Amino acid sequence: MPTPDLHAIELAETAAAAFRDTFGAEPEGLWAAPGRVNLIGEHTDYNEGFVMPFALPFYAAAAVAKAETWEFHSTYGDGDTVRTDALEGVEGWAGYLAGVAWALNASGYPVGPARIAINSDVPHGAGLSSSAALECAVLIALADLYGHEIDRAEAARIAQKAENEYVGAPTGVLDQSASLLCTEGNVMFLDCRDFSREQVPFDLAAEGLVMLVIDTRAPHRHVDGEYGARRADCEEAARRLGVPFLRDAPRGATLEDERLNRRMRHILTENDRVLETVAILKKGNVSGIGDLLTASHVSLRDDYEVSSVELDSAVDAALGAGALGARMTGGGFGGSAIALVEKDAAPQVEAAVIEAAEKQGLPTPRVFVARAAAGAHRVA
Ligand code: GAF
Repeated sequence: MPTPDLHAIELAETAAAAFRDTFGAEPEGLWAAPGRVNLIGEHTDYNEGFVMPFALPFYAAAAVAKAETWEFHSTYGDGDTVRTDALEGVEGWAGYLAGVAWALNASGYPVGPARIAINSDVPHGAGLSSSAALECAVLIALADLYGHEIDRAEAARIAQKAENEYVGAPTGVLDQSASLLCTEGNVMFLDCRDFSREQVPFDLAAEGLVMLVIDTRAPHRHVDGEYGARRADCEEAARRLGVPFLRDAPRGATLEDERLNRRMRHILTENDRVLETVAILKKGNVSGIGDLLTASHVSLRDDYEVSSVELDSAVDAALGAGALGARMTGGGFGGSAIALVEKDAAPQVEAAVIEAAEKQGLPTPRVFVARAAAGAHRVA
């Protein structure tokens, strides 16, 4: 078992206190799963392509015990408790928890009722995977309590099933894989086709660099139609080319439909950028990936059309203030951007990003320094 992250322990202790207050009993264990940043490789996951996430030191923590019926408690806001005998039809935040239990049962890992108290500091709606963190914390908790040893790649698929089939968001497997498989200090190069993966050291400090996360505070949502529309475009483009997924499109392929052509171009060039990023990072040259990050943003903005005025403002302002590279991260349409910057330039980049947003009447972004944290683990 990896050493629990200290911050994860704090969050889990708060979850445990909420468990005691709500249910008047002790939890049988505490688990935590992180949110993520995707360094590069965006919208490639559902095209069976390459992604490169790292875990953020923000966690969803779960205090859990077996019980007679399902009881879900969240510390969010003023706190909320949902009780149900049946797993079907649970909505809102509790739907992510019920969905995971449902998906475990549907995947041949029976889990009985449980009491679950959750406490999370993964920013909500910031495109940093708050829902996957919840799913993954609950998944590893229920699997442990009910005695199932589930390979982490399979666990990611089960959590994705919960999100796709129970919650109804047509997402790929990036976020759940990141939460379950990332390791501290590394960025994970993952092939979404077969789950082959490599943990690539990501030592920003050694080069005097920091990675800023810029939460634009423009809410991002997966269940809205645009994410599904991009996915449908990719499936249609693959169908027209006669390949199973766009990852398999032949070099130099073109489609008559101009929009589908641009969608395809993004996927193919993005997969190439991930491979280049891996090669550069393996040479121990983090500052060398800046242009690839920026090129990824341009492709997401122009070819894939998933950026937003807030994200473009953050990226342009960061680059204008000296960032080595910057891009939106995650699904887009709001949410967060990342900027790779020299440590000394971080204050000026942060100030520029905030000033640019305020000048355009956009919400004031929240900027913080990211570090590659531990993946999902049992805390106690
Ligand atoms: C969201 C989805 F949940 C992921 O599966 C992935 O497609 C990402 O957008 C874009 O890379 O986070």
